[in-house]
Amino acid sequence: ENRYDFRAIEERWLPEWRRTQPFRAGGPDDERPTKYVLDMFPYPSGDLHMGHAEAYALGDVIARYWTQRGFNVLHPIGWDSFGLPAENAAITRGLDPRGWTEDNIAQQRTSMERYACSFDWDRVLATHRPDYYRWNQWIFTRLHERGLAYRKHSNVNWCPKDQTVLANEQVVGGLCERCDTPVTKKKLNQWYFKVTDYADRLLDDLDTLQATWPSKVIAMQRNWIGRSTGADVAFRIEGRDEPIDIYTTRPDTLFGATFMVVAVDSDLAAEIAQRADAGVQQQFDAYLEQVRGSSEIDRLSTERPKSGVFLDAYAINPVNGERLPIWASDYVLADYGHGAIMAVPAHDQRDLDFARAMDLPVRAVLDCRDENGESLPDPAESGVATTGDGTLINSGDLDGLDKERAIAAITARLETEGRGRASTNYRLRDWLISRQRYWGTPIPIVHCDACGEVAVPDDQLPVELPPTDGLDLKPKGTSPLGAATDWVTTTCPRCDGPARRDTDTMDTFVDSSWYFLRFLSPGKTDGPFDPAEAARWAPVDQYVGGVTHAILHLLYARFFTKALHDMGMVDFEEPFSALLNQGMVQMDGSAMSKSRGNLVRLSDQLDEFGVDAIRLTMAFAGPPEDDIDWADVSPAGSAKFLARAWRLARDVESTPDADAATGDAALRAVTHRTLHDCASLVEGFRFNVVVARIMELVNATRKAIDSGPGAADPAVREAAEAVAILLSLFAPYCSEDMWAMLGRENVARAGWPAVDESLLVEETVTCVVQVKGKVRDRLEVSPDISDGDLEAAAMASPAIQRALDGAEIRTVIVRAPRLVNIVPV
Ligand code: ANZ
Ligand code: ZN
Repeated sequence: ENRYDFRAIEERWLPEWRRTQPFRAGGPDDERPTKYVLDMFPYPSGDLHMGHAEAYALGDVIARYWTQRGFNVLHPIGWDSFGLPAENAAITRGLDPRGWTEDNIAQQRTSMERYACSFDWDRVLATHRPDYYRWNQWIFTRLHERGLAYRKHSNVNWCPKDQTVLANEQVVGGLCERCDTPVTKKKLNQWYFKVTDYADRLLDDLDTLQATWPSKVIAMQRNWIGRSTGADVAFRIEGRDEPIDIYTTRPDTLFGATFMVVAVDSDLAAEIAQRADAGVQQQFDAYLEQVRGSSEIDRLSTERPKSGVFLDAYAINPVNGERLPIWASDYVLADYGHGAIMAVPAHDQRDLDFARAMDLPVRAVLDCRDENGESLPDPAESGVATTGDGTLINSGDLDGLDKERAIAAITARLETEGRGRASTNYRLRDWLISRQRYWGTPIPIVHCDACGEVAVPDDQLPVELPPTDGLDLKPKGTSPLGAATDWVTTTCPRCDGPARRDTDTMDTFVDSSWYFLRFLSPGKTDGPFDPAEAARWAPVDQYVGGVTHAILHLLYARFFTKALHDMGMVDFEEPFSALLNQGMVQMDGSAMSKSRGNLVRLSDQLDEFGVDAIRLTMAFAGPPEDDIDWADVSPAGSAKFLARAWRLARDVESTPDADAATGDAALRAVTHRTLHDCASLVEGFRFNVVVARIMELVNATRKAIDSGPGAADPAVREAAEAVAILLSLFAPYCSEDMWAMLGRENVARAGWPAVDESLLVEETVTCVVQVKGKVRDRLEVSPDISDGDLEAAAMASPAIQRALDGAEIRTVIVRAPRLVNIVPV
């Protein structure tokens, strides 16, 4: 066979790999250094799609690279298999969610094998299986023991369509993350994990990830945790014994407070309204009703006019004794700070909008200036609050202080007077984990009239989901498990009396918060994972996945890791040492979807171009973080290149092995430079550049065969072997076939060839320097010189200085590394 036939090659090697399982991770006596490379595990919602194909192609480059570098690589895969799609398939099509899920898993696994993912197939797990979720329950009980899992009545995000609660993280722009329905609020008794106990550590430890996580993700995590510092200030309320606290980041503006606002849906607002006359109460009730019916998205919109009700009550400003009218409004949130604020309209835009809408006074207490030192216009006139630094005015003996000093001075004074204290607040809320749905991990709690909430003891775990028979899974606001009477009815583990099982299930983000640890000992029956294995492998050296998980999943996994650390189960505090976010695969500039009719089916692409060509295309399309537009890439071009590479091995096949050192020096220089550079390029995730460099090496080798020393030259064989090894990161089938033609076995374990440093002579290229289009000098420069460096080198040339003769320069056109054109005025 002289033609590159990807189908035949796939058929040859796939059964071979199935048999040999080349990517089983080495055991404890393997002496190679370890590397844990992890791809985010998929949701089994159908067959693999183009997005999976991109993610797994890129993760595989990394895993296969470290194997070639002599590491003992762990690269496992499993399924995040609880959740709504299985349940919805069960509801709409009457299917059993277990069967549906297992079928999809089987299909995805077959596709992953065909796609030649270098997974360790001995470690697969699926979170819907009792041998996995048993340990969710075990961890839950440990958190419960420590007060980190608790139940409380609260106003929760509610999706009216899915009929289930949502964590804050699952509300995106006021809409349900899954179905885009506007989210409302509902008061329910729900389970929480106390993430807020870890807020400072979750924030501060981001510093340790600065160099190895995308800065965007770090910024998103920071922002989500949202730590701010300021002061709690106690305001006396007329007719109320207890003063109320407000939280402010700007105690320096206290003299500018002209009214107070309490969250309309807070207990405090209801209490104050109750003290007012019937008219006010009625207005308040009507307003509250209106706010409850509106979605979060409307509430938080800055576009919407401010609304509120005056409660006919007054607070006393502690610094100057002024009476401040108290209003109730929806722009103050009940569950942030104290649910009440002092409003300083001159220096806070939301307060100013409200003041203007309600005709309340505005008083500037900071003189703020623009960059020219001019005072900014009075906010009362301009409608624009001055929120920057400035000098205090209208603030009694504090006048003249700058903002920072004033904050310190006022906070200290409030503290001595016992009317306030420095305070820190977080946007982060505790993680609401209970769901009123069937397809999830049952909460391992039994409710007993005598003993209260009792955790199910370890020897009674797992609490398995009851069968779906006879259960109505349709969302209706209470858990479908409530109808499984035999299941719900149980005995109390503490007093043996009659008791009821908790009927909520856990948010599926619980499942994915520690799965990377389960991979280390997936069969373990007496614990969630083996601490010795965790010490050997974890934390994950390289995590690969979509930026869609930048907040939720990563934050929760980080929380779990810290909690497990505090339980003495792991000796590290961050789960993922390095993170790579790949972009999305799009089509014609928009996301692919069935409804848009622009869906590209992975299986069609694989049939048409072959696995290797698709994998190579994914890597070659651009930097991994960028989105790939499938309309702009060329899998056919990739296939053609692979055929070209493959023919090198065909040509070299029958030539004898000989000492490469006696071969053509020019080709050897290209081979070794390529191997040398590609190592750091892979480690820097510049996969597209690596592919380009392999293409150059293939071209150089082809030239050496056809019009150079010929196929029998030992440097040609050396080059062909290097191509096979480099290609093994991207195109496993083609490279394995090449390797076999070259008389070897198992290219994935060939090892990275030793680079001969003496061959790495610095190449240069000639750069032409023109003045007004006329060539005035030639410079020998490095091929990867930057535009800036090249421009500087050109300007420093004596010949150019002479040609310019002191003329002023209008523009410099730089095309590194080949051309600089200087145009004088
Ligand atoms: C007075 C003030 C004057 C404020 C000023 C700002 C500027 P972060 O940074 O997000 O923590 N605030 C406090 N509790 C609130 C609540 N429950 N709902 C809505 N807003 C609330 O913001 C803290 C600032 O947001 C606080 O500082 C308070 O307004 C407001 F020139 O107090 B400030
Ligand atoms: Zn009991």
